[in-house]
Amino acid sequence: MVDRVSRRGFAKMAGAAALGSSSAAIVGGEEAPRRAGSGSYAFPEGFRWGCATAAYQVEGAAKEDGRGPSIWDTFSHTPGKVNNDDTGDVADDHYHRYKEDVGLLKALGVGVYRFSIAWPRVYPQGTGTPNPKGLDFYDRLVDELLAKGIEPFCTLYHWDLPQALQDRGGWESRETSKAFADYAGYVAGRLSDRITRFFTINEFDVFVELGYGVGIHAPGLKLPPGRLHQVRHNAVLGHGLAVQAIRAKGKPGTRVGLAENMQPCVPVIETPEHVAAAVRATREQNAAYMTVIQEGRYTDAYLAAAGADAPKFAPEELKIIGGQLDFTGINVYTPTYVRADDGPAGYAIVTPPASYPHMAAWWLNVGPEALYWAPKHLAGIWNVKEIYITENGAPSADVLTPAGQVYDTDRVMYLRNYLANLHRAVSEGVPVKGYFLWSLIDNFEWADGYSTRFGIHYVDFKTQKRTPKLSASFYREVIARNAVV
Ligand code: GBH
Repeated sequence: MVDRVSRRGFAKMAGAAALGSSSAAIVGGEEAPRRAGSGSYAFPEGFRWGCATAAYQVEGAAKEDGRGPSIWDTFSHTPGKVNNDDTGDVADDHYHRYKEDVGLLKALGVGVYRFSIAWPRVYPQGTGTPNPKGLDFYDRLVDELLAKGIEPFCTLYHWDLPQALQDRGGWESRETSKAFADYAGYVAGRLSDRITRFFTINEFDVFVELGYGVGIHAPGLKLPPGRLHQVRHNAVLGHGLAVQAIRAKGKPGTRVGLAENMQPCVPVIETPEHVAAAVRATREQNAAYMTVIQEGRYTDAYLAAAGADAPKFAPEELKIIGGQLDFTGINVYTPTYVRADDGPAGYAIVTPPASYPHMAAWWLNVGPEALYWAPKHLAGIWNVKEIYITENGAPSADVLTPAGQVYDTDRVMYLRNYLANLHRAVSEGVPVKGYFLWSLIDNFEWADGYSTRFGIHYVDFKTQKRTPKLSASFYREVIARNAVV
């Protein structure tokens, strides 16, 4: 029995108290390897289970310790931009309650935690002299995580651009790409003694398209095509420059990647022609971000479609953008269904019918196969050797019972089915090394405010009380057994 379950699972079954701490020891900055799981959906030895959050969504303390304003402060304080005019001023008050939240991670048994750093805490004006108190918070957080046996993974940009940089053009300006690299290098220099893995940017596709194209995210712009193409390019350039800066300033052994929600192209049926179409679609649908980063070039179809609006750049910038990564993170939520097609693209996107089931957000269609195909494409198309699922999760219409319970059976259903598909990928040898559930706690869901709850812990935003949901119990079991349960 003992060798068929993880050490942590055994410790729990045997009574963690009797055995002392049940957390895996950190050895040389790495969690001690988890044993192979048990049962038909067992994950391999050493698979990393984690949770993810982002600074503006959880921290609050918007004006404390010298933090400067970000574009999300400006946007959320503009009436009508966010549901219920919610703001991140207080959020989960994680800035003050981080020890309690690390305690929640510890109780789940996770070995890794992905958090993001608020650029405007470190550089309140975006550039210039760093604010020491800003980085002090992350020093404390990282030390607390390590003390509890949890390895921190750090995201440098999860959308909270310093407002001062937006005032000078934001991502329309290369100055922002360069400022981002300076900030990333500075943070790596300060934290890489305790953090091995850094993610440059979270979801290019969302902050660029929704922030600068559609205007429903900060900074709320609707740029014409030429300027929008330049924003896309400046964002991937900022990523490439940051990779170089992190390598230059980080301690030896520092590893760098990104966390992108590339469109997970799922063949409508698994026939060779639809699978081939999904592979083609993966490159083209993600041409502006993942593809140019992995290949160091824009696809011909992308440039042809952009025409005169194509981004302007010097050829050597493509080398910077396409610099070798140590790993690739992908946030996976909802599938893009693809079919074979006789047209020049060789594929067509299939819009799901109105009856397609979704979670408690209209956009979150339940497509568990996305968690099989997304990493499979990464490995198959670009030969990526180290993959992390940097986000996956779902909102439910959670109800807290008077007895203090939340039975989010739909979220559990969603997670169980997505994880079973991830298991399929891992079983086939796709090199997925870890999985981060979004999210540890209910938090500020951007334009949806606090009404859309993604947490596996319920948060009462009046009292800041955290309550584990059924999904937290589910995830604790998955981790303990290193298997889908
Ligand atoms: C990720 O975004 C983010 O990284 C994370 O911060 C976020 O909380 C989480 O997932 C859940 O959304 O404007 O019409 O597209 C995933 C991408 C961005 C998709 C916001 C839904 C709103 C609907 N999401 N978007 S729409």
